[in-house]
Amino acid sequence: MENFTRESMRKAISDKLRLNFGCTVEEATEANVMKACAMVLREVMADRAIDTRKATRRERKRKVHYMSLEFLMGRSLMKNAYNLGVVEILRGALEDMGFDPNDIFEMEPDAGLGNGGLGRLAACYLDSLTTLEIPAAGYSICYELGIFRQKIVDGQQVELPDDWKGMGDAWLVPKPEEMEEVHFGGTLREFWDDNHLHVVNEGYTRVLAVPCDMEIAGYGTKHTNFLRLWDAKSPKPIDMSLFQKGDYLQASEEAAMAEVIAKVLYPEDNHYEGKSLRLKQQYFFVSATVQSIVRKHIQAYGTLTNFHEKNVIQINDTHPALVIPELMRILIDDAGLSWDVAWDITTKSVAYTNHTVLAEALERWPQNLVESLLPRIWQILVEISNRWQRKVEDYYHDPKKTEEMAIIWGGEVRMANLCLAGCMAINGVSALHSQILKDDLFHSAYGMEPEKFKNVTNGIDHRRWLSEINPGLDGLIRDLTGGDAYLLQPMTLEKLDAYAEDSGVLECMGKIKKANKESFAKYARREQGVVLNTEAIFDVQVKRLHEYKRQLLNAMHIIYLYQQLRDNPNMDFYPHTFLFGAKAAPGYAVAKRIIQLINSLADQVNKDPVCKDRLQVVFLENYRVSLAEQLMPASEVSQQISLAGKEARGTGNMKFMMNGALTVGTLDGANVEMHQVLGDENMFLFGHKTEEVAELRRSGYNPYRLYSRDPALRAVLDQMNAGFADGNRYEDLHERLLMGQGGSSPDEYMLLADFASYCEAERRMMETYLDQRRWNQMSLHNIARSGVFAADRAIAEYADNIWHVPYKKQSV
Ligand code: 26Q
Repeated sequence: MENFTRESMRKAISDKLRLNFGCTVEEATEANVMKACAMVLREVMADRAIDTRKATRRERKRKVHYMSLEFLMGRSLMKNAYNLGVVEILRGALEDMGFDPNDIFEMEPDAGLGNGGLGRLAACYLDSLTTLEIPAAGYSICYELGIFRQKIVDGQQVELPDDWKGMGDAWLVPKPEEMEEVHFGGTLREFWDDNHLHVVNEGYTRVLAVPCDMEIAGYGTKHTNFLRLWDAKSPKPIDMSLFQKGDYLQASEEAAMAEVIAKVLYPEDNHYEGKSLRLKQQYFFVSATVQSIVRKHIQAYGTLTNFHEKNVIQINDTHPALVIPELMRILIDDAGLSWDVAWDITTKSVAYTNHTVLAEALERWPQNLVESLLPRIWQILVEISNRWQRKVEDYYHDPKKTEEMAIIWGGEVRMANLCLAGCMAINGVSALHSQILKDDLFHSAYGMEPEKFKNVTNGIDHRRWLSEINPGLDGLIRDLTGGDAYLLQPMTLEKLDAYAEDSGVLECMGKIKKANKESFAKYARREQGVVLNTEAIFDVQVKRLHEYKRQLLNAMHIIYLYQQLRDNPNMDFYPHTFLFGAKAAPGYAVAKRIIQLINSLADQVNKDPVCKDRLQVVFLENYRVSLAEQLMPASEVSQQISLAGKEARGTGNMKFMMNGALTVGTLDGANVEMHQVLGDENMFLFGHKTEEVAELRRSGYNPYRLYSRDPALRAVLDQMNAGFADGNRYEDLHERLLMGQGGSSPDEYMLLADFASYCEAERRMMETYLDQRRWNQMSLHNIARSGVFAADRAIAEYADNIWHVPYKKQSV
């Protein structure tokens, strides 16, 4: 079964077609074929998963449970074929069947069960966990609708539902026999029995959680893990006979709750909104997951007293933080353990990763919502909160600290503080970010329990984000570094540094990039009908739209260039194509205005004869994983221009770097660590640093002064105010920068403060581009030094420093 040839693969696919769709190869649609391919690969993975499970149990290994409200998986067919080592065989078989393999891969919708960085990180980590042979599972919700599809209509974002499951469920295996039941609301009844106080919850609303599992193949191993996605189901169809019994409302309540819980992913990224449905989602997911982990643990060990020795639960930000009181509830109410024993187990089992320092992203749930929706959990939270408060008081004797570190305060439950109290480890996602957590956001908790604080700099799945998507570069790397060693030992990429003076290699890199640009241009033309100038520098900013990420600063610089070109059409100017891609949260009005501004600017620039073949601006619709996979290999400049201190990490930056793009960026997030390995000479840094930003704020930042003193800046802002050729004016954004708006201080993210130095960095970048040899050298160094940003390294650090589990060491 396992050792496919082109012929046996063809046969396996056609067997699946006959059996599942009742059709021959000739009759099959591309959609049928895509699903049949998935079935063939799934079968291999299912067999391996069984072996993995048996071995884990036999060897009584500690398991890692990665809990995240988001897994931005993207497509799986190519990825699984890659990890199983059958890409060429599969391509060949599809060709033999008369299909274009690329058309079949393109049939698969992205599994867009995430917003951005945090969700994609979880997906990359599943790959590395499996490749490093760590017994692990991911857990999330099987959202019916993933992140919305974005259309641009008249320059504005329109959101469409992402109904991915029709085709995307090819990888999902429902496991109804492993269903769990989750309870909401109801009342508590307490009674004494056997000298113990018992609490029972009565009159609750039930929702069934049905697992849909997705097998995860590793690379170069038979080890197989899974991602468990919980679907919500009503416990019973509404029974009309209940009418008389008065149970009818209860039943409809259950049906209604089940209907909505797994309906849609919340599209807010880095922004907390206290919606009760979101809290229901979080508890539904947490409760089902903990019950399932506990059930399997008891099956294997017959006791819960060693739970923490055999399980570790990593939570992806605070979104699954209710895992702490939920595990306590099960250990106390169901297993009958004492508070102290339960607390000891819980606080040795759960670890928390923080992904943001933005105040608006920190979760604070209204106390009355938690109390009415989750009465027993609320009781446990109160107890955790009281005990934590006593600990803080005993340590600091300072009411300010008590308030700052409180879990329940002012009518709210603060999830980050709950995690500080209930987790064995807390980590940031880049060196700078982890330092900010210790110095600032969690300074007091750090003072009390410094040993809990760790850093694990994020990494990306370099097999997907380099080898799989950039075959040209992958081929060159194999030629230069001696084969495919870099796939399991990413630091091997360092060998590329030795070719910095090799003209042949440098030219080859230039050719690969050019070919990738051509192929992206074809894609963009097909998907969106735009014609890209492939002679121009591809200068790219793709990420969620957020003011702190400063897409507007990028647009301001383009306006500045455009004005220069108009004033002086004969100026020396290297052709430049600016590409943007970004979704805005549907309720984030300012972000949507920035998208509109970019489109107004694009419209005017692209029509102006002065700009012909020289300046082009394109907003790419519906930025998503599969679009990123086309774009990264074709990119030359990576814009990472967030205000220093705001971006916890940034993960797109590494994907660009690995594909040889050069970074124009601030010293924020992981740009700092990129700078450490690259030096000033291999990237274009600009802007205020974290401490300088703080200093500027302290001394009274005044953007208006900059506006009145710098004529170039003034002209740019005035153009925003006066508007573009399409008649759209952006007085609101102009005002926001100069005066502040609705309570925000003027230019909150200091675009004006960094404008001059940004323009200067872009100028340096453009000058460097004129020297193609130098450019390719820099590009080579970027690829060579990107190995440290592989997810395998990050997962090894989690395994060593937080989870204390063994993993497969890749011998050098
Ligand atoms: C919370 C409560 C209610 C509704 C939504 C949310 C919510 C959802 C998503 C809050 C935050 C997020 C996403 C955060 C995120 O993606 N953070 C990014 O994480 C990356 C991986 O560590 C970092 O690289 C980025 O710097 C960070 O912004």
